[in-house]
This record gives sequence, structure tokens and C-alpha cells, in this order.
Amino acid sequence: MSINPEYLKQFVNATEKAAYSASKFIGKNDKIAADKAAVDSMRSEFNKINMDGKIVIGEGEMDEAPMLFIGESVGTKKGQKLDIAVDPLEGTNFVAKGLPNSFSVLAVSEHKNLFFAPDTYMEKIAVGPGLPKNLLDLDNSVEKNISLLANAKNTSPDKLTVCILERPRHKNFIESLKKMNVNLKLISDGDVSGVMYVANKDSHIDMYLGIGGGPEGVLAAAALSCYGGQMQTRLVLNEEQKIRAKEMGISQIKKKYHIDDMIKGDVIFCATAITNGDLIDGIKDSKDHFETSTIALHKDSKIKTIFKNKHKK
Ligand code: VTB
Repeated sequence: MSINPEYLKQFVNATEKAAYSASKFIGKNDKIAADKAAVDSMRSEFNKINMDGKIVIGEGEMDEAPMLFIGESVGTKKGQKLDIAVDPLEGTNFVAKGLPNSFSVLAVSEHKNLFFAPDTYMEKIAVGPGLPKNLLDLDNSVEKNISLLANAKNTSPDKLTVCILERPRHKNFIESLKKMNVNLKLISDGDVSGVMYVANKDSHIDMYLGIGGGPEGVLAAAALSCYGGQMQTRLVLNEEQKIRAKEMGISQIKKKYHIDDMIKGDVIFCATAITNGDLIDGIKDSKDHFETSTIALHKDSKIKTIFKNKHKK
């Protein structure tokens, strides 16, 4: 079964409204207020949708997140049974500091089809569509993965660009890439769009590599599942998190996941830009209306589009 295509516009509306609410905090140096505005808006839009929805990736556990917590029911309970992953404000620092590339993001699957990732770190490697299946592996050295990708693309490492979060934990990766003369796109936050670059020709990013948030990994996998790219991930867990993961039903904690392990069946993905970004324009706000741009994807309907909408205030 597929997700009813009628839902796409309604979920786009939810990220649009959340993005607009967060946009009021651009440059206010208050990431908590920006996040809260996005969360409140998204939740109130969800509750207007005729669905029996459940948040499976959200703002945290019930006791730490007042809204859009993991397990929260959303919608009127009247329609399809759906599981939802949300990141109402991906790039809180970007909004707070008035920097590009912040989004309001969500992914939707039918019930039980989204990977229930705990809120931990995740190793990630991703490439775009049109490459040999299972080309790269997290257990390969950086050198090996780069050579494999260069060969598959019939080019040399110095013509490749890798996107990676600029963090001390990536020091060795970055050193290896520099030694191979690979070009870098070092991002300070926002690895959902970091992964999405590999599927966007205009970004000229050949690979995403490194450790980022687990929930962000599942959201990015949803986008790549529609675009047709490849991604491999593995949870990074400390002892306490290993126990928690087992409680959540993850038996093989060292398992390497591919997109189809994380996103089963049909999926909808929506990302509305808040500040201007490399992929799409941010909110344009004027006296009586605001404009939004949203990456809207629906796997089974083969919809891969950018919705530009004008909203009356
Ligand atoms: C990434 C990125 C997020 O956190 O997942 C990153 O996508 C990972 O965490 O935008 P650390 O900041 O601890 O490295 C963010 O940067 C912020 O949630």
C-alpha cells in the first residue's frame, strides 16, 4: 500500500507554517525560542490533518519534550495510520545567528515503516543516484571509499568533493581527504541537507561522510530513498545507549543500515527552507504575505518537486 498522495500538500503545509514561525527568530540569537515556535506550529498543523499519526522521531522523550515527543499521537485519528519523523527546526544555530541552510523537515511512512532511531550519534556515508549498488562501506578506509567512487565516476580524487561536519571527531577523515587532494565542503551544522547535496547535481557534492545525529540520518535517508541515492549508516552508542537501543527493539546494535532498512515502503519527505540555502530559498516575508519554498518528495507517486507558495497573513 502507498501513502495517499493527498497527504503531500498537507505535510508541505506543516513544514511551511513551522518554517514561517521560526523565521520570526532569524538573527535573534535565541535558538530555544526559534525551535519552540517551529514545534508549536508544526504540531498544530498536524492536528488538523485527517490521519492517525504517531511521532516516531521527534523532539525527545515525553518527559523532556513537551510537544512532538516520541510516541505522541497527532492528527484527527480519522485517516491513514502514519509514522512521522520531525525536525521542525534543523539548524537552530543557523536561525539564531542569521546564517543560511536552516530548514523545517519531516518524513512520513506507513505505520512501522520508519527506523525508530534513538537520539544518538550515527555514522553516515552517502552518494547520489546512478552508481553501482553498495559501492561504498563504512568499514573501508577513507582512501578506499574515495578510490572506489573516483573509479565509478571515471574521474580522479582531486575532482571529487566531500561534505563533512567540521568537528574534532572528524580530524582523521579530513586529514586523509586532504592528503588525497579531495575538495571539502565543511559544514558547521545541518547534516540533513549535507546528505541531500549528493542527490542534487547543482551542489557538486560527490559524497557525504561522518558522524552526525541519528534522527537526522533517518530524515536524510527518507530524502535519498525518493531521489534514488545510496546511504549506509551505523549507530554510535555508549553503554547506556546500548541498553536503551535494545529496549527500543534494536537487537543488532552494530548493524550497518542501508536506506531500505531505515525506510520501508512508501515515504513522503518535506523540507521548507527558513533562511536562504544552497538547495532552496528561505522565507520571503512582506507586509501582507509570505512566500515559502519546499522540497516535496513522494516516493510512490514519483514526485520530486519544489513547491513555491504564497501565503496571505
Ligand atoms: C548534526 C546536524 C545538526 O547536530 O546532526 C549535528 O545535522 C550532530 O551533533 O544540525 P553535534 O553538533 O553534537 O556534532 C546539529 O549540528 C545540531 O542539531
